[in-house]
Amino acid sequence: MFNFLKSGYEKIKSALSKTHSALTQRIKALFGKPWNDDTFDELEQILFEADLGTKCAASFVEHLRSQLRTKPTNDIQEIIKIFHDHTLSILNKASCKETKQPSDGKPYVYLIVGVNGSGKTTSIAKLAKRMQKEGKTVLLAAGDTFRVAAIEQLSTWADRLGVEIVKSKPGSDPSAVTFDALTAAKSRGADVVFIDTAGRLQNKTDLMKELEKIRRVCGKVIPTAPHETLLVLDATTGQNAIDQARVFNEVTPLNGIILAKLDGSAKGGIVLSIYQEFGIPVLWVGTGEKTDDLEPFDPLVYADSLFSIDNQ
Ligand SMILES: Nc1nc2c(ncn2[C@@H]2O[C@H](COP(=O)(O)OP(=O)(O)O)[C@@H](O)[C@H]2O)c(=O)[nH]1
Ligand SMILES: [Mg+2]
Repeated sequence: MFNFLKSGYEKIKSALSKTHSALTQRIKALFGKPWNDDTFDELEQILFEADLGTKCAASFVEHLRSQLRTKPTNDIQEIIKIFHDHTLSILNKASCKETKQPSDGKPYVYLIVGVNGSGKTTSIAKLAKRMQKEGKTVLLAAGDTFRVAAIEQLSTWADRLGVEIVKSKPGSDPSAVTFDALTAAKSRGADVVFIDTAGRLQNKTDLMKELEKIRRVCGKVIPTAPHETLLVLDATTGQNAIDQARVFNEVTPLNGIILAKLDGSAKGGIVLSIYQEFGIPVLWVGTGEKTDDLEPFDPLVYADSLFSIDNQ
């Protein structure tokens, strides 16, 4: 089916189909024959390969062991359901980080961070389109001043979507762009601002200073801003995404994660790994390159998509 005809549920299900095969299909095969201690070692490996991470994989194995000890079964449906329910229990534990609200109603400011190529600019375009559809006026701030192409890319999206953009020359100070953008958004009565940033990880201290400065400038124009800081991670990079989350979580407070490129990934287990490691919720998932390919993350849809017998 064409991606644009699919519902959000179908898009997430199909984005996770590779991960589903890597998990449910292999677990089915593993527990479809008589099992013993080695089976659990193999299970841990399967979970690890789907990028659940060591801690999370171990927690699934332990949980399954104890469930089967108290209620032994060979019914594969029941076994898969144990995985499904454990997934939900992990995801439901992470509480959404509290977001601030603009005191006079608007604009609501999103600071978008993440390494180069993770999907920041594309995700901003997707979110901007979504908010436009809700009738909100959006303004983009080209805060990735490090690369010429980054400013051009955001400008192209702004033109296509018909939203305003505030930009400056390549190499200029991103916090100056932020100041201009927020001032413009305030005076024009825009509802939402997205600040694009450069994600240079080479030097943690520089990154921290740059993001701190942007946040400080936001606060000067709008005392409660930024209202949400979202980290964009590329789902196809697997455990590398965990390392990125660790660094960004240290350098700037994060409200949540946008997990881009879930469509190309057999490593969708990364969501569980992120929750288990940091307790930071995934709020949005990218399911393709088009502006409509972004869905709110729903734990139940996620658990259904990964662990079900009939989702082939
Ligand atoms: N398949 C797929 N590609 C994506 C998704 N999000 C971003 N991309 C692609 O990833 C590449 C890098 O994205 P970009 O937004 O420029 O990353 P940035 O450097 O963090 O701003 C581009 O080619 C995008 O089209 C997604 O959800 N799915
Ligand atoms: Mg970019």
